[in-house]
Amino acid sequence: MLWGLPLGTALLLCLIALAQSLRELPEVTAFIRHHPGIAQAAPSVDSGFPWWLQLQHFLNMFFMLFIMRAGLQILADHPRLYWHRDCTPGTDWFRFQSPVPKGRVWTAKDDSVTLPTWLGIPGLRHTIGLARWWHFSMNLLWLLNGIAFYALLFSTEQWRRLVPLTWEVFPAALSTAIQYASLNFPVDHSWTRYNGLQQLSYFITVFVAAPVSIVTGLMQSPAISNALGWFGRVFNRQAMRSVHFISFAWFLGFILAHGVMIFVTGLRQNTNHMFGGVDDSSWKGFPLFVLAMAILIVAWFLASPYTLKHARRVQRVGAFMVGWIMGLAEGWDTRSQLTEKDVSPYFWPNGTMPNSTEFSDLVTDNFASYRLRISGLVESPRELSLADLKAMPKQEQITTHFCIQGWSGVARWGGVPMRHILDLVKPALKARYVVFYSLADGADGGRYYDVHTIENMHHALTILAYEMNGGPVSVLHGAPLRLRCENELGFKMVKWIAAIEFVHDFADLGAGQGGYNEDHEFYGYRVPI
Ligand SMILES: Nc1nc2c(c(=O)[nH]1)N[C@H]1C(S)=C(S)[C@@H](COP(=O)(O)O)O[C@H]1N2
Ligand SMILES: [Mo]
Repeated sequence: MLWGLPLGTALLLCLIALAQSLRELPEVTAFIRHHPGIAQAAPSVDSGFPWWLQLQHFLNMFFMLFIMRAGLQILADHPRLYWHRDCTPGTDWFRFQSPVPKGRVWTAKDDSVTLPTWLGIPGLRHTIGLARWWHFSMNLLWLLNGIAFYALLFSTEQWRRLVPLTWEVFPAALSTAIQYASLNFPVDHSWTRYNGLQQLSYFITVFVAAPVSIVTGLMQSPAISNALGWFGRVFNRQAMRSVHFISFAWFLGFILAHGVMIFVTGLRQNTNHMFGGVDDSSWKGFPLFVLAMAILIVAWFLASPYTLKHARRVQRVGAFMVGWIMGLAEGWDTRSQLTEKDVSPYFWPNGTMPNSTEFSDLVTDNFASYRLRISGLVESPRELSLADLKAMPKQEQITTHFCIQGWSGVARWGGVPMRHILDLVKPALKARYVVFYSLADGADGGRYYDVHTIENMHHALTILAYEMNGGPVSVLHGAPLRLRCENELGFKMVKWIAAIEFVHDFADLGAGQGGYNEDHEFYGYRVPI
């Protein structure tokens, strides 16, 4: 990426030289005379730039600042992109991390890279929990702003600025591109009509890149991808993550180019249009532009320190803003079953391995003395051996695992559906939540645990898995028993399960957020997205 700077500069200089020599050719001169820049048939908009358009332009810029920085932070948590649905090391088409080391356990968490706090929100390493609250909350506001923008565009004549209505836009765009590149700019009439290049790039940004970002963002979610059936399988999470990134790259390139053009094509006129709503030679827009930039810069430098200082508050506000949407998606039906040939050749391991004599003793006797303790608000508490569990009805499912960090993997899981466990122990009426305690500690010490709603335990694909891909679950992947609940992100699926407890409330467990990662990493409690 650093090489990109000198290479990009060199390329830009060559482009200028090329465009200037092109303009000396009589054919090109004739072409530009014939297509001066604005498509002749393009309609003219006479209502200028109304106040709502100026406001929405600013809000868009403001929300995008957070969305893009937090998005980069999310990417940094699994800094690799793939086209295929597997995340096999070496098959990434883009990464900003070294190749996956061989000959040792390298978890997805080991793979996360550090971002400076001025760049990512909130910066540092493995801060995806907080980044997601920013990303999703701002997405919601950006989406509402976008819906209002579309509505206002099409209920006024303003849409005519952005939507090309004639094929002439293409030669016009080519002509403007050559003129800009040769540093001899086309005449500007943006108050009433955009030139071909402006129109095409604005159109792509507003009507292609924005919807593509929204759709590809949503399709990375387990519940949404699963609910979409074959569509979610073809347009799998990794392909969607890659397109999401490309669309981010478009926005980034657009913002840089747009920002430069504002300065070099007449700062006073441009800011008068978009910040002052006037087309004259006054200074009305410029101070407002400076004010807008000042707000942006202050927000830029406050976002990360604020988030790191008030992490729990960011988690709470985020949950207030978008948590209810997550809750809605949790119960959706899963039409995600894959086939044996879809099983991933490589399945990233994740989390903190158990490190106790209790556990190594269990491994030594091949889990013969393992007992799953089920207690709490139930009529018949139980202690079940692996043999007891295997004697219960078995369910197999081939599904995609969606880790919050961004990787995914397909495996065949076999085990006891939780609904049968519920039938066995008979939860009391007061029981609302189910706590899964691990035999392992979490990364910062203290026992790993996670809480689910009872409804989630009735989901058709919620099982206690003792098999993975036809054999017993390995120690790396959660032996002897791990939870699978396919509509949630991976961290909700506790590995190395020690005990299950039915409770009325989880406020007094850990930091009261509903799980180890919810407590320590500020993740959401219900996370089907
Ligand atoms: N006990 C325990 N369970 C855990 C974790 C952990 O750290 N400890 N990590 C979770 C996360 S973040 C993921 S993505 C999955 C990973 O499962 P895998 O190692 O089989 O890929 O396990 C989940 N269960
Ligand atoms: Mo994860």
